[in-house]
Amino acid sequence: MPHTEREELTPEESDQLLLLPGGHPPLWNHMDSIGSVRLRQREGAPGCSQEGLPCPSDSSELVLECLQQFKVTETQLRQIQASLLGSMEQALGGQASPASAVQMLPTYVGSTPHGTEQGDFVVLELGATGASLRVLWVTLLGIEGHRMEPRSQEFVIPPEVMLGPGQQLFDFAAHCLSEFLDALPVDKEGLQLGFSFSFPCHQTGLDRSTLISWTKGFRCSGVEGHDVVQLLRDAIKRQGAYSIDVVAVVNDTVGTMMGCEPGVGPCEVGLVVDTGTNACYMEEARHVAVLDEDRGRVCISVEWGSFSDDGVLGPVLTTFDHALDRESLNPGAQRFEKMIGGLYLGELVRLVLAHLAQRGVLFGGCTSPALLSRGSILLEHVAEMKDPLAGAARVHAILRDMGLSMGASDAELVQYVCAAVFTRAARLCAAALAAVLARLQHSREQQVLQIAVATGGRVFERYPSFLSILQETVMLLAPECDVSFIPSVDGGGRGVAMVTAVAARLAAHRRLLEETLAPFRLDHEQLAAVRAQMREAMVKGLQGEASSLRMLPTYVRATPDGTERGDFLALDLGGTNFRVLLVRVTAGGVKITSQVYSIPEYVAQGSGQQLFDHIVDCIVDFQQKQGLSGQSLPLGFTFSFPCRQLGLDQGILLNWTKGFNASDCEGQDIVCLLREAIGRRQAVELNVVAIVNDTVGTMMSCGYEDPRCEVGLIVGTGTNACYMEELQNVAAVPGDSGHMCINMEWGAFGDDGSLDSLRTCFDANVDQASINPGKQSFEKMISGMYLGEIVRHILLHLTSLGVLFRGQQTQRLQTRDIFKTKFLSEIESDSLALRQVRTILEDLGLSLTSDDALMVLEVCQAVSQRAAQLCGAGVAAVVEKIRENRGLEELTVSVGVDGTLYKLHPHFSSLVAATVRELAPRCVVTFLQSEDGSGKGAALVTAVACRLAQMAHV
Ligand code: 0WK
Ligand code: BGC
Ligand code: BGC
Repeated sequence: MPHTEREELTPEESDQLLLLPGGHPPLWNHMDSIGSVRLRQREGAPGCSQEGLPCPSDSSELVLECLQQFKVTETQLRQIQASLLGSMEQALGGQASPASAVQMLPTYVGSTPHGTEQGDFVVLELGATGASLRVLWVTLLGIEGHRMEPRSQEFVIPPEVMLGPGQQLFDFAAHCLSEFLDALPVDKEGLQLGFSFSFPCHQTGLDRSTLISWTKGFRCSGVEGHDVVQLLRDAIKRQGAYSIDVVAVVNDTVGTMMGCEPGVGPCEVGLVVDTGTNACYMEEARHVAVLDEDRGRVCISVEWGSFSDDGVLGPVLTTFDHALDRESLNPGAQRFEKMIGGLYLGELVRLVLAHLAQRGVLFGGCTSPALLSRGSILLEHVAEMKDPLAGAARVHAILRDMGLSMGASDAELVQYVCAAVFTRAARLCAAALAAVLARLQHSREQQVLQIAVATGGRVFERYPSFLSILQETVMLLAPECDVSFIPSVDGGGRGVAMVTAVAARLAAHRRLLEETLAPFRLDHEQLAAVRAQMREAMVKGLQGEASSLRMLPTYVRATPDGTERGDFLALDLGGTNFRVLLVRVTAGGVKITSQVYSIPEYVAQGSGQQLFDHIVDCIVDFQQKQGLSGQSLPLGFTFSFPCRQLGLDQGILLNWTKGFNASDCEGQDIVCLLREAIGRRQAVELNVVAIVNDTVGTMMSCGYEDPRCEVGLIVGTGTNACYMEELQNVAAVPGDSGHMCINMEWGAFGDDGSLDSLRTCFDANVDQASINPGKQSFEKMISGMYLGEIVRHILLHLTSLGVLFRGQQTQRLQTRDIFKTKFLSEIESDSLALRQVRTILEDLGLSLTSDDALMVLEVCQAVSQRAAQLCGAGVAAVVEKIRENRGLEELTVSVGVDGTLYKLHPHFSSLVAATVRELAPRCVVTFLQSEDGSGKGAALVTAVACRLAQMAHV
């Protein structure tokens, strides 16, 4: 329940509160003396309060009232802690409420330093220390505990630069960079820079960060809402003296946390109090709604400076805080920071002293221009003046320089004001830190938390009392937390270099990844060339000239016209599954009953006799199950391998593909081999009417629904296409009217080397390891049997480069076919968060980081995209051929498609369609996914053959 009115203090509370560091007796004890002090003040000087000096009791009331305003009770501190924790968790959950407005900004720093980071880095620090920027040269040795002292230089930023156009500020920074580097014996090329930019930013990468709003005395135009890394890169380019690669941008709290000596155990909280204040900490990634991560940690910059829950802060904000805020560059913003940050403490003290002087309580009721001008009392003044030992003398010196004449007890009173402002700042900062500690307890489900907090900023460096008050208060608010405070050694410069080293490593990895995947990124020219080469190979193949496209006539001359009728058996061999089907074609449509049987590898690569006996076994099993035993139904055989057909029921196998390699089959008529196997099996009668390729079966099956379907496409284990060609163009088949369906066997496209310019070393690895090296080049860049292997070889390559899996090669990843093509479909599915990508890969025994998972995803995308684009280029060649065959301006045609890869991959089909639109803009192509597979198509071809045969006999 937020406090509205200032509640009276229990004696304990007040004693507790007013205990000044260094064991000063509580302020209370002085209250009486404060009253009595006044009596001795002077009358009527210029700048002095005209109305009479307050009476002793009034003045002490006034002083008490002022000092009391800066008292924050334990209850209030706990309320601030609770409210800040509440708004942190709201912001983490993604529903930040503007009121509370802590921002909880992910920083893309996913781990604390390994200590292995090494290299020379330039660090530019802007914003941490107010009106100055610092440039450092940091050398990381990468050896635990060994460190080289960074070289650094500080540059004062002129006020007009802090308030002027953004370009001026970044040019100033670039100028300082060159000035610093000019003094160092370093190359002008290839320098890597870490940019410590201490303002609230939305980061979208280690080197991409958009400024949300300026704080702390900065207000340059044209920067808020812009990527500050790009602004710095542009300024460095304009400067032109050095080629510096800005590889990382970090918040100063992150630099402070990362700069913490690993020896003392990684710091997981970074706390900065300098001109401004803020903290960062390592949050469980799964709790950060904006990140779709479920494992590991991510560093979050809390940006608690903007915490402004009026309910709990209202009662704590004094009239002086409101006055300071009204005069500040950003009224209403950073209210919490304005009570803690070093940029403001001096001003608060000045406002209180001016107030007390104007009320005649201090300096004999006299003010001075200096006392009335903003910013005349700085942090260091406050710290010096409040020092119990040397403070009084400093008070005299500082205030005399401000043209003020000191009354007897003024010095002590001023010290009390300084102490009250300083103490409140430390205690509020403690309440905020206690909120972060409570958050860590929640997110790690730890009751007792042991944590190391790295502290940075001149308030910590110069005024140890700040830390002791803070520590004391943290122990009060979070007694169950064992907190060790580790001062950052050099203001976070090393930490920034650490992050830069990590970023540099990741950037180098990204470059290697891009180099590796570049050959897979085909541009329009390359794809158009594939389309043209395929077109040329089609014409050569049709004319029987040497071509990697065999363009095999299939003796299917027409697509179904819907008059087909009857029951048919169909076999479907060559894809993932071997199926036996019963296809009933009636006026009402087609009814299919089917059964899947497996073809074990030893059968697919055994003897031909064994293979066909196995096929007949399955047919017999199916007939028994369907009660068809003894019936001799017309049978259509979808045989998805390259066959030179001499007729509808004659197909000479030219060569096996897709992992089949049964002996004594190549060069044989497959229908004969089937009939012989039937012959070997007693009491089985089958009437093999047609043998069709699965592309033809798929075209027919879809053509039954859509008569414009004149192309069949398979992208499954293998890939291939067929289409209705003008018979006059088919040299191998007499006749020049009508059409003939041509099985292109495009899997072999490029076997003549015409695709070598696109083949990568990974394609060569896969080809060499296949049972048919040098064959099926196009297929091996597109189809399901090979994509997983291409990805696996790329992952092995990237692991050997140290880009993936920390360079750890695993036995599993060296196992052939361990990376299934279906993994590509799963990994690339939009609904799959990166975390699930990790699950798939961990099941492969790979331990990986989220960056690894992201890179594996990109590898899969590159491989599948190339496959889809090549497939699209092939389809574009086919439909363009049909359009030109018919001399049409525009062709509308449908393509029947089947195959697991095409059907299951989340983006394959749309990429194919997009490529066809790009390469065959004058063809309107509809892709029809075949529902019943090509078995139905084989039955329809059989039905047409039977109908034609009956008509021939009539
Ligand atoms: C289903 C068809 C079959 C074809 C297969 C190709 O019915 O004829 O061979 O698609 O896809 P795969 O099973 O190889 O992925
Ligand atoms: C900024 C923070 C920064 C803090 C300490 C605040 O004003 O918003 O980003 O970490 O100052 O420098
Ligand atoms: C075969 C084709 C078949 C394709 C799709 C290729 O390996 O040679 O005949 O159409 O796979 O199954």
